[in-house]
Parts: sequence; C-alpha cells; structure tokens
Amino acid sequence: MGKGKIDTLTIDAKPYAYTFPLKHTALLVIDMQRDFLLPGGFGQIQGGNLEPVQESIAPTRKLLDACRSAGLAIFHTREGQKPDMSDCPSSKLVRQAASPGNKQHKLVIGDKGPLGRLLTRGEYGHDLVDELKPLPGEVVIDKPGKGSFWNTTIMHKLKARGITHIIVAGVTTECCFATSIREANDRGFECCGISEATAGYNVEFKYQTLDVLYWSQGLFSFVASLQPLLDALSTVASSTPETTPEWDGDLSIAGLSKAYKAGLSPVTVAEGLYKIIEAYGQEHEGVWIHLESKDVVVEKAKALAAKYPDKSALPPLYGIPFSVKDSVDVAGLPTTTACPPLAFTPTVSAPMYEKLIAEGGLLIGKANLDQFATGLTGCRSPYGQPHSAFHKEYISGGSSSGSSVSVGVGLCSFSVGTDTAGSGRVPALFNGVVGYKPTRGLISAVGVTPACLSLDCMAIIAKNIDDARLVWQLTEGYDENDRYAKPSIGFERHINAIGPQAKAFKFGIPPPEALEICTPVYRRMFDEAVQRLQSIGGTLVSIDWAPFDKAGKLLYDGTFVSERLAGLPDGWLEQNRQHLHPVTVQLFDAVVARNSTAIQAYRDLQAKALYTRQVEKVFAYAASGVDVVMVPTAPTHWTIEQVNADPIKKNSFLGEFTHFANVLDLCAVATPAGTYPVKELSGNEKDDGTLPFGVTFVSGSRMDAELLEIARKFEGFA
Ligand code: TIU
Repeated sequence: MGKGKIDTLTIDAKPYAYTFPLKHTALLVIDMQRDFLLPGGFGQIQGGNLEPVQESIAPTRKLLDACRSAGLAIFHTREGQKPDMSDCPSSKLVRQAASPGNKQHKLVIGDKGPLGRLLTRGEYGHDLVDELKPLPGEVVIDKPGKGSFWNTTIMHKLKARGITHIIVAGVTTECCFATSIREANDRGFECCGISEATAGYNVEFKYQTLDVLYWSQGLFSFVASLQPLLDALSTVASSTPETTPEWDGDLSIAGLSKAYKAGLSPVTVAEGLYKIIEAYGQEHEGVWIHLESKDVVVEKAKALAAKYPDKSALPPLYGIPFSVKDSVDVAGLPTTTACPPLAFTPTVSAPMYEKLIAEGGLLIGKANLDQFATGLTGCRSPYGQPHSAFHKEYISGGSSSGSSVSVGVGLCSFSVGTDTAGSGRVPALFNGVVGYKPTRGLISAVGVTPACLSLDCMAIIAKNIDDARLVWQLTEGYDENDRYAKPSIGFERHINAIGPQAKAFKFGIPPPEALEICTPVYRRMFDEAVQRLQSIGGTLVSIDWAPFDKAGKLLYDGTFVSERLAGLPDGWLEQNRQHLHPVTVQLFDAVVARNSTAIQAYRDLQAKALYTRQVEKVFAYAASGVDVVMVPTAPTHWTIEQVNADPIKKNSFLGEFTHFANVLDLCAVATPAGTYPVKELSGNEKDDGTLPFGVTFVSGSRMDAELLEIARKFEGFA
C-alpha cells in the first residue's frame, strides 16, 4: 500500500463504520483542564468522583500523539469565564447554589478555590493538564460555555482549515463533550466520539450519553473505540528521518516545513537563499527597499534552531523566509512607503508581522512598492522599477510589486502585502503567484501606512493556495486597536461548501460586454479557466454584474480616492510635492482639482451600502446565490515602456476587475491559471518566452474558507 496515497480512513464505529478524509479532519480535545481533572477544582464540586476522568488522561494522550503523527489539525478547548465575569450568565452562578439543602456548591464560578478562581481564564486551574499541553501550531479555544461553539471562534477556525470531520475526546462526556458534538452536528460536521478518551463524573451517564449520540442510526454522531482508530492512524503516521537532508531549493511552506522536521537546518536554507538573492540582485533592480544582511538572517536562523530543538514540535512558520511590503511597520527598520519624505523608523511592529515572527518566520527584507501603495503597475517608485518574474520588459504589477516579485522569482516563501484596489492581486497575477486578500478586518491592518484607511486590506502573496491559507490562519484575529476590524464572531454558514462532500458549486463571471476590455489572449485564457472550473464541478450561473461594475467605478471615479489625502497632514502635498514621484503628484493634483463636496461623499457612501446589499444576493447566503464569482485578475499585461508612456490611464485599466472588492466588503484570491506565449500578446513573432495568466475568485464577506476551497481545487487541476 503506497503510504502517500491514503487520503481517507475508515474505522469500526457505532452505528456503522466512520470514514474520514485526513486533510479535512481535526481532533478536538474538550476541556482537559486542571479544574475538571484535579482535586480542588470545579469538577469535584460538580460530581465528586475524579477517578474516571483522571483515567481518561492516558488514552487521550495516546489519541493526541497518534493524531499529531498523522498530521491532523489539533484543537483544544478550555471552559472558563473572563476574569471580570462579563461573559458569565447569572443562571450559572445561581441555579446550583440555590438548590434546597445545597452543601456541594458552596463555591461557584469565579470564586477562589485551591487551584485559583474557579473556571476563570488566567488561573492555574483553568489551564490544561501537563500531560495534554498544546504544541505550537495547535489551536486553543477559550469557551465561555459548555458547548465549544457558543461565543467562540471555533467554527471560523475549523472552516479556515477546511475541516469537515471531527474526532472528539475530552471531559465530561455528559456535559461539554456531548454539547459540543450536538452543536457541531447542527453546523454540518461529521463527528466521532472516542469512548476511552472521554469520561465524566458519573460512569453510567457516560455510556448513556454515548448511546444517545449514535442512537437512531446516528442522530448526532458516530462513536468508536480507541484501538481501531490508533491502528488506522498508524498507517499514515509520518516516519522519523534517519539522515539530515540538504535543502533542495523548495521554498513552499509545506515543502520547507517537511524538510525542517526531517532535520534540515534553517541556517542551511538562509545561506543557500542568500546566494540566490545576491545573484538576482546583480541582474535586476527594484525588488527591495531594505534587504536584511545575510549575517543578520543567519544569526536569526541559528537562534531559531536553538530555540526549537525538538523537531516534532516546531511552530508552523519555523525558518520560513518572508518579505514585507515597505508600508508595513517592522520595529527598528525604516518604513518608507516608497516615499522618502514620509519615512520614519517605528518602535513597534505591525501585529501581523509580530504574529509571523512568533510562529517562527524569518524576515528577509522590506519590499518595494508603488509610492503610497497607490498604483497597480510597479512603475511608481523612487527605488526602481521591478519587472515581472517572467519577463524583463513586462511590468511586475503593484502596488505590492517587490512582494510579488520576491515570491515569484523564489527569493522568499511568502510576502506580506496590502490590497486596497487590487494591489495584492494584480502583481500576484503578473508574477505567477497567489495573491489573497481576506475579508477586510480579519487580519489587523494596524502598523500599515494607509492608502485609503477605510478600504485598506492586508494581502498575502504566496506560492500556492495552501501556503496563503496557512499564513491567513496564523495571522487573522480580532484586533481591538484596528478600528475597521471585524468582530471575531460573525454569521457563519454550515460547512457544505467545503471539503470532499462539496462536489458541486455555482459560479458567476462578468457578462461578455464587461469582458470586452480584455485583450484577445486574456479572453482566450479566461474562457479556458471557465471550462476548467466547470470540469471540477462548477455550474456557471448568470449573475447581476451591475453592483460590481458600479462599485468599481466608485473607487476612483467618485470621492473615495480623496481618502488618500485624508491620511496626510493639511498642506503636506504642497510642502512635499518636489520630493514625490511625478505620477503621484499628477494623481494627487487631480484629486484636489475635483473639489469633491461632503454631499458627494455621502452619496457615494450610501451607494456603497446599496451595492454591498445587492452583491450579498449574488453570493451564497441564499440558496440561489453563487459560491464564487470568477474574473480575469486584470484585462492585460503591459510592458514597462507602455506604462511609463501613459502612467495613469494604463494603471486604472488594470483595476477593472479588482477595484470593487473592498468597496463591497468581499474576499478575493488571485490564482495562477497557466501561461501563454508573449508573442500572442505583443503580436510580434520574434518575441520569445511566456507570461503568466491568472484569474481571481471573489466571494462574500467572511466566506474566505469557501473561497479558498474552490481556488485550491482549481489550482490542483492545473
Ligand atoms: N459539570 C461538568 O460535568 N462539566 C462541565 O462543567 N464542563 C465540562 O464538561 N467540560
């Protein structure tokens, strides 16, 4: 049996065999906290008998080890309230304590017990027992209730990882274990409880609870024994390497992580990578505004290797080289936004950057961009004009130009960019990489020099969808310091649109008249992409394109572009115009000359709200909606010479299919979709080489998980 080929496992279970797809399955370990397992905790007050729950620790550890070795996503939960008890309903404090003749519930949640305040976050008793401590990269969900889904981000985080199947363990069977399974069932997950890895304070209840879960041919879930699951998982467990591998040049996060687990040193990678970076730098300009020195990066790689000696417990971005657009703050390095008069050296880094470093990432440098993050060409920077990773005469795209080239030519694994009007998607297209712009407000945009503050969005430039998705998972999360952050808990759909059960989906495209703007080769390539999407289960449905079109025009033909000046001090333009890129001056002067009024701005805001409502109907919040809309990422690919000759018009042309996304609060991912001969675009038979084509998938607010799932299928089919 070829080990690498196994993608689903089947085990004996009740009421019948449980089949689960490995890539879409998580282990969920419920509340293995001191408060429930040790004397003096909350659990002893509830039930008294700690013996059965303590006996479940060892089998749960075996299960955890087996799931880790098999590479499953691991989720832990902890029950507990915020220290100020603002999330604790009074019923929890009163009902049991008020029971006539109560002697047992003398202490309630929040009261001080021997392990600290009962079920209170931050207390000793609230944390997980030592035997079941989470490893780096595993998710810990703090839940205020018995169920794992009430007022937590677990649904979002499971979907973000493409999870559809959950193996469930933990305490107590009758309480949080069962409640969580029931909640998961309502949301579409296929759960399987593991009998030996769960226990409660009442042994009879445990078996009654398990019986109820699978009663009536599986009312809520499956239930299985531990041993068959361990046997099945052992067939896919990763083996321990015997030799220390050399770096094979693979910069994908998955590839590098695998090599690191097998013993490759990040120092070897840093040294090898700098040879590539230096060689590229000798021939080509404009990728970096600040490149870290080789010595600095090698030292950081050494420090990482020393910090994480256990290769089985590496953080998810251990030794992964990345670049950061130079409008994003990294403490101690200047942030220029490609505009020297704006340059300053921050003392605090952007939260997104901090998260990447905390997960083991290795900064290579600050990447070039179109000045002010304004532009889609990559031609508007005093730090040089980088070119497409595919061809030296063709533009890199912008404004995340250096970010996209650095990933496209293999100088790092991924890059942090931004995307207000398409600045992450367009350059991804022109360099043959993925450019993902999550729903605005999911990743903190604090520490970014704004382009249009209310429309700015972080972007992730990566080699493939899985890498982009991982970086998103590791960096998203509500930031109270970001005024445009989305609340961490949003409306969520069930999970039918993700995972292997999602064999069919619906998609829309712009109507033919909207696609006319594309050059013939872009039309041809787009038609092929439509066919590809149909061949992987997509049904093409006609959609109302008007709100997309109108919202796109709002961005630059309306008043919103004035927001670019709102971020600068009054009089700044006049004082600094001689230091700015000539195209920036031209652009800003045009904005000022419009003399936009407050009345016009309000009309535009109202139109934005209307179009946003209208596109909600297009997407699958309703059964009639589509899962994604697919567009060509841009209508064509200009040469650097073409853009330099007519910089403003050529620029706005490129945003035809990207401008609307942030105005309408959508998520979007630019995905490579093949290459074509340069001569097909230029019409010159003598032109050699190929250029990349790509499409962008767009979906509704917070439908990122569904979006990425379809993009991944499309990519896998290439
Ligand atoms: N009371 C009880 O049995 N359990 C809880 O309160 N929480 C969990 O089950 N985790």
